[in-house]
Amino acid sequence: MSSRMYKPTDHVIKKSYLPSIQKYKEMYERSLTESELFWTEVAQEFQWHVAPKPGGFMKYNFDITKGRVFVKFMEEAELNVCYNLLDRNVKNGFGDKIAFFWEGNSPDDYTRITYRKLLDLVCQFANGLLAKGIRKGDRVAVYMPMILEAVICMLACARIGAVHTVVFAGFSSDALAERLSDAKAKLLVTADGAWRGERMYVYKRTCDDAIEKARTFFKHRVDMCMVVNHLDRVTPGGSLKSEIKDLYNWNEETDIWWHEVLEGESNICPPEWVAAEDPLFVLYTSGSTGKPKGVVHTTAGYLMYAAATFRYVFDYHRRDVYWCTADVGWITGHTYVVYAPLANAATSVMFEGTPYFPKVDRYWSIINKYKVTQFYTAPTAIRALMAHYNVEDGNLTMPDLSSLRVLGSVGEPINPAAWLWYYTRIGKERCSIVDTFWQTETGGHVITGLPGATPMKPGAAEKKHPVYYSSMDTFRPKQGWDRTVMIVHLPNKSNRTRGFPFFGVEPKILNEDGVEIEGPGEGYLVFARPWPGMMRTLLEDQDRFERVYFSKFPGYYCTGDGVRRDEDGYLWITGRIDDMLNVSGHLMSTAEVEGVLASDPRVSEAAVVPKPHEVKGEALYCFVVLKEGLQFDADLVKTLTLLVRQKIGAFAAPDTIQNAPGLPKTRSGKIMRRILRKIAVGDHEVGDISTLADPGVVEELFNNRPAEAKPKTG
Ligand code: 6R9
Repeated sequence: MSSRMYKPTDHVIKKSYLPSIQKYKEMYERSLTESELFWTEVAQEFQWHVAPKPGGFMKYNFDITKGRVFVKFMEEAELNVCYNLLDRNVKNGFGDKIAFFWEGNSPDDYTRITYRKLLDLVCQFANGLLAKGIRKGDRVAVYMPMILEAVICMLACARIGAVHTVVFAGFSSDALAERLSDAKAKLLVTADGAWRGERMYVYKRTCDDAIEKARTFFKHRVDMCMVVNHLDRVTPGGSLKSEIKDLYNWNEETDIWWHEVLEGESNICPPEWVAAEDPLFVLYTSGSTGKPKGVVHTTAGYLMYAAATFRYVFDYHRRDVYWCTADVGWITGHTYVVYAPLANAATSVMFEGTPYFPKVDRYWSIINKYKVTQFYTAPTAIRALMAHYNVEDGNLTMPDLSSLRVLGSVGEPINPAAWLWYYTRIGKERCSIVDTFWQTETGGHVITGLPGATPMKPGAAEKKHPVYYSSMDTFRPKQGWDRTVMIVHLPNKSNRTRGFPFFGVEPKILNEDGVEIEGPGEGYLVFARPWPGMMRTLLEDQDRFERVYFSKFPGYYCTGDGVRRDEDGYLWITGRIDDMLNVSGHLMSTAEVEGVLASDPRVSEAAVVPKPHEVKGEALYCFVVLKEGLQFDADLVKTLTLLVRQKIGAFAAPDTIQNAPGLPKTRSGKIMRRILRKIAVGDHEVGDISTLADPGVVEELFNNRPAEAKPKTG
């Protein structure tokens, strides 16, 4: 199949703010040439304590050869984000509108919250924070499941000018301790635990460990831990093995229940007006040297950008019900579960559970239950779910999904097979798919489709690649499925995002020498000017901020991703060009995992490469060199796997750990990961290896591949 174009259907166009590509192009031009006017129109919808002053909204320097890099937007303005998300909407008559439908892990647990009620609870909790001594600029760490208190806590911080740093609740206590210390968090807000599917996670226990580790290893003391009593109010997903209260410790001096924080607090809390460039939150993301980077987002620019992208990219209208499946611990959860929908007075679904519980149709039944109009998820979820529905004789039927209009994808490239399945089976060939490329650092979508305007391309070259049968065993999410299903295997190259720049964003493609590639071509994706929602710095590490993003090509923000521009001007993201992996949409650095493996006293060296995976997109393939005379065995593999789970989190667990007698290195000692990637997939066409210090090691590594990593036959 050639790269067929799919045009937006009337179903989408008739509601769209941008019903044609011409309209997009006009607005895009204007966003660059009359940038200030463009953002003034967005700003007019919001309530300012001190309004932005015309004349130089955006001040910046992207060129490290000319001085420090900085970005300032609407610098002298003052506002409060929480006031704009809640009070403003209540004043505009949306007090009784539902802000969130909350759907628990068990279908029996659900609730809803209006804008007015959300405002009341946020004010009460904000007053509780003030009563406990939290003030403007203080850092509050959040380690929570997908419950409304996570949103309430983030907004309460914004209300009083405190800076939240949410840590994904899949991270281990070591990872949490490092982030608590780096952010100098005074307070940690968590829940006792939560059920995800049939498993219970005891977050309070992880928090206890993390607080202890922060104290002993990093000499950082967290003053207080606030705990939502969540487990007692929900239906268990499985059987409880012990009394809930026996699962974690309680320290009378530092621990306090969430409901006790609220007790006696008023539901009126005047907002703290903050400067446009005051920090709103810090969110950690993986860095290629291992140590996580504390990405700092500020107030006015982030809010304007989140609000505008949400409106146009999801084409949100007043009666729509929007659902983003991302966890609040990631940037997608920040921008497109919390800030952007509320800025648009939207009604959203917030879901605590997993796509497979109690049955594999959970996502579709939630869409049906709430009549969801916009659905935003990750390719890894689509691939995992499509496997269940591709069964020829399948008795799995979809509920009615006709409420849907826009389908979003985020986190990694969506391969054409998954795109087509999403388009036909979920969207019934009448919804638009928006493939949104962006990063923790960009704050919001930067390269994306627009539902009514941009024709869609699911990718080219499907025909060249084999379609074969594979056992569900390799990727089944839970017990009970023994069917054989059809998986379409596609090589990396075709896994590409396609899209256009969002308003205010000016992408360029540069070659290795920093020369711009105009017209069709492939190279580094960079941005030539800032947009309001981009990060401002790395927490207490401006040097690293400049080194990582601005030193390779002075004058440009460098994304670390590759891009190709096709004949029609579509941009196709080709994936990371640095040493990063993307497992199920979770970005992590090879160096981070290598560091953990090498921390085992038996390991002398480790190298980690991504290996394509049917569901996760990429999986971790680890090469481990042992110290002289030591034995490589199954026990070691087990210990190392456990170590990665402990130090980073379960989502980072390696799929393969291979014994390596040595690593393919250049004479200058640089590991040639290109070759390791070939070995990981069993591809003997390794290309030129003449620059290797010891070319013989390549053959040895092929011979050492563990049995399960050998190519599948039949
Ligand atoms: C939002 C988010 C960022 C990295 C990014 C890129 C990859 C994200 C993508 C995509 C292809 C898409 N990525 N969206 N690649 N198509 N639609 O995921 O942020 O966790 O910081 O990851 O994810 O490689 O550089 P983050």
